[in-house]
Amino acid sequence: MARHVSRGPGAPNAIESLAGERRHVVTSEPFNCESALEQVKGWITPVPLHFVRSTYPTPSIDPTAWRLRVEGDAVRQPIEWTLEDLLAMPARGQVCWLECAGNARTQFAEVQGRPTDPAQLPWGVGAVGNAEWTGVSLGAVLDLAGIQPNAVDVLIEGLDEGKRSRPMPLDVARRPTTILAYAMNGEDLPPDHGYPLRALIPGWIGAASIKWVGRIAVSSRPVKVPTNTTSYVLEGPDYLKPIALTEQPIRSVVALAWGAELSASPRMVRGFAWSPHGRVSRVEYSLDRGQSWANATLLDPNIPLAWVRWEFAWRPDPGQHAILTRAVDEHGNRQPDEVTWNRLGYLYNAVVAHPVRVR
Ligand SMILES: Nc1nc2c(c(=O)[nH]1)N[C@H]1C(S)=C(S)[C@@H](COP(=O)(O)O)O[C@H]1N2
Ligand SMILES: [Mo]
Repeated sequence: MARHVSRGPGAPNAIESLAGERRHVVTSEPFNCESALEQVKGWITPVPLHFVRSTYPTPSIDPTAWRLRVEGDAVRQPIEWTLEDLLAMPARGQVCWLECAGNARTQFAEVQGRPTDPAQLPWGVGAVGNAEWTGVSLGAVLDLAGIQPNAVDVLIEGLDEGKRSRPMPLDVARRPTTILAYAMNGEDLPPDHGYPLRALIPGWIGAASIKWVGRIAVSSRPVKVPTNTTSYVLEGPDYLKPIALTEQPIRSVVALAWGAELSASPRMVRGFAWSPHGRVSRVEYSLDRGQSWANATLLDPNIPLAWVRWEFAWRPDPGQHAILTRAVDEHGNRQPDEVTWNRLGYLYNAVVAHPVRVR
């Protein structure tokens, strides 16, 4: 199989290719890679093409010994579930995009000339995917444990070595779209994506969708953990105090390798667009650095919290080109021309000039 190596816009040396690996590996241990967006032929990102973001090595979990424990000072009684117990409950399905809050981080340096914290992963534009998840409603699990009226926050904790965790307000935990998933694209969760159980908070930063879930704590007070105080916060000279991240912003991406080489023949250009607020209503593209814009065609399905595919016809001349796209959603939210710099390089959703060379 051909190896597709797309050089991310920021730190080309950090991106390498492993034999047989179809994605763009950013680090191998723990395993972190971008989606190979240019290889996604449909609406759903197949598992071998989906991005992976793990802070610690993927834990190996024995499904028979595994338990989900729900506890905390705002539940009536702690309860434990086995995987069988969860599989016996009513199932919930959800197609949603999942995007890392740091996706396109390298653009801050590339476009705005201001590098962000070098300790963070140098993501290009591929830390996003769109999968079909099956599991149980988080709200239903919480109800079985007996949520007390004083409940405020729900913390989800992983079984990886750093016990990665992230809290959310009770109303977000109770959304019908918030699930604990045991399957991805119709199969058991792959180990790298959280086997045997992961949370999904569609519309929120990927970091909230905790993998390898072992414990859920319902608290009567707002919960502060590293992932909402020292990381996954907006901070910098333009912020009076750190703001904990919740939703991902509206964005679009071109499904071509970064710096793709194309032949000078007519072709369709394709990509994906998504918003946390509802359906994407329009994707505009520009081939002249933003002087003029036209509408791309949107492909069905187009449902809230999933990405939508877009395409347009192009007759390129030989030379160096940039493809610009910007999404607009049904509530009028649109991608900005610039994003306020923040030290950790989160939520870069400005219009990107995707480089393409035509021979
Ligand atoms: N337990 C645990 N859950 C986690 C993480 C982690 O390091 N540990 N990474 C988070 C981050 S930052 C992202 S972007 C998503 C990525 O999900 P994926 O690897 O399935 O694409 O998982 C989240 N869940
Ligand atoms: Mo992330």
